[in-house]
Amino acid sequence: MKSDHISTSDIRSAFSAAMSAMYREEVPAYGTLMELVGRVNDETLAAQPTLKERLQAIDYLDRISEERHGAIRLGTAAELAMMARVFAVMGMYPVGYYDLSTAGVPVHSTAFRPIGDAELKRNPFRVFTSLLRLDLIADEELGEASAQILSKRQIFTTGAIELTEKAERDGGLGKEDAQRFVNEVLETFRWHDEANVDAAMYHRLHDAHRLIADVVSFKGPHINHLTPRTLDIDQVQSLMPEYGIAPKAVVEGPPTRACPILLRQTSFKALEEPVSFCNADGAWETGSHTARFGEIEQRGVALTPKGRALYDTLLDNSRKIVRPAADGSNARDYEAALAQSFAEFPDDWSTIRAEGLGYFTYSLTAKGKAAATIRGNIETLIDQGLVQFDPIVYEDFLPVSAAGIFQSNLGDGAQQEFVASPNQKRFETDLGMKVLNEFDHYAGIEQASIDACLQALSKQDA
Ligand code: OOG
Ligand code: NI
Repeated sequence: MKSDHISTSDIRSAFSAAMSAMYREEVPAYGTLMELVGRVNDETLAAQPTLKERLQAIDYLDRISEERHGAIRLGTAAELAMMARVFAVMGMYPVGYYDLSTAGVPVHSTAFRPIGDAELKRNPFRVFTSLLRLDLIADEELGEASAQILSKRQIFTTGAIELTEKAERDGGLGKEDAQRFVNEVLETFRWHDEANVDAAMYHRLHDAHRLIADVVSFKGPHINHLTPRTLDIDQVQSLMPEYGIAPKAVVEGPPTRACPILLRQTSFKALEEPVSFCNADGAWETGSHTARFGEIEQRGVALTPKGRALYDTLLDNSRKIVRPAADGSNARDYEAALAQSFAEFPDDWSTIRAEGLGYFTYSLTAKGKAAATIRGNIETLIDQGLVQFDPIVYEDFLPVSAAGIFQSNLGDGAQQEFVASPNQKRFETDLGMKVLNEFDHYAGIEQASIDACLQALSKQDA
């Protein structure tokens, strides 16, 4: 990075702010959701002074209600590879591989996000990025027609491509270029109400799968939702109708707990929006398309592979008792089954840590900071009150939960079944790089904090 370059985190912040402004204008219901989230966050903080203090110490309180992620769906390998280069300019790298075929959605995905503690704290904005899998479409001829249509579109502006190349060449961008880069990249995420297929083709695609129509029929991968962070997801879910927005049937992820784990999310249902198709005779035909919605998320501790396996088992068990219906008719039963199933997951930080279920960062207590030189292992140091631990926040996504978000926005009709067919190798070939392993990331942060504690204690001569 040259001295006149601005940080990748600053570019990412500018980008997420610009995207938020654009989306609020495009989807007014999203602005209403942001208002509701802001209100509930304020009320939660007012009612819980200790929570407020903790957040003040470890987080940026003034940005608490800002967007934490968005999502796009891409059509081709070339789009995915270029998108990865664009995100890298903003310090966002692909973490995790999500196969959604089992959930009846013909895509596989990753999340582009900042890595490293400081960057995440500065601005954690992520983009859940899916690639359409035409190989899962039974109708081969339609698959080929789709590939043909997709091969003709260019989703990046010339300016976005040039500035990405410049950033790669120079190792970053200066202030003016960064601003131009943000404006140019925003164009890729913009909504286009003029389809690039005729009405007949749109309906063929739509009949094959609504998601295929969403990806193939338009000029670009419009941002399909943005997601602010809430401190009380149950409260926002229950207040949505009062604000004139229709929530999806249930909150995805773990149940309400004293010690939050992983990720809970819910959304309002996608809106029906007017679009137009240019037919073969050159005449415009109007129609509608449902794609864009708003979502909220509440995050908890990142789980170790052992904790994650327990989570997956308990979620699976609860879904064997009740599967949530899209119309919400069994929502209460589902919540009860979930709570019952998760009673097995320890709900205090000490046990979660002692059983190796979650990742934590370690730091010296006041007593630890004042202590003389000590060598010991981290467990005895905790027992002696010299070291304390805090949960590491989960920064990634959950496939079952993501599938629930997808499904709620694809209409309440019958779900389509695909055979599970994860293909991470193919995804990485298309992406042009490997996706990072989320567990390595959390384990690394945890180990670094342990090393720092041991190092500091071994050098003290108070
Ligand atoms: C992405 C759905 C997944 C999440 O929060 O799990 C997602 C999509 O609908 O394209 O954003
Ligand atoms: Ni989402």
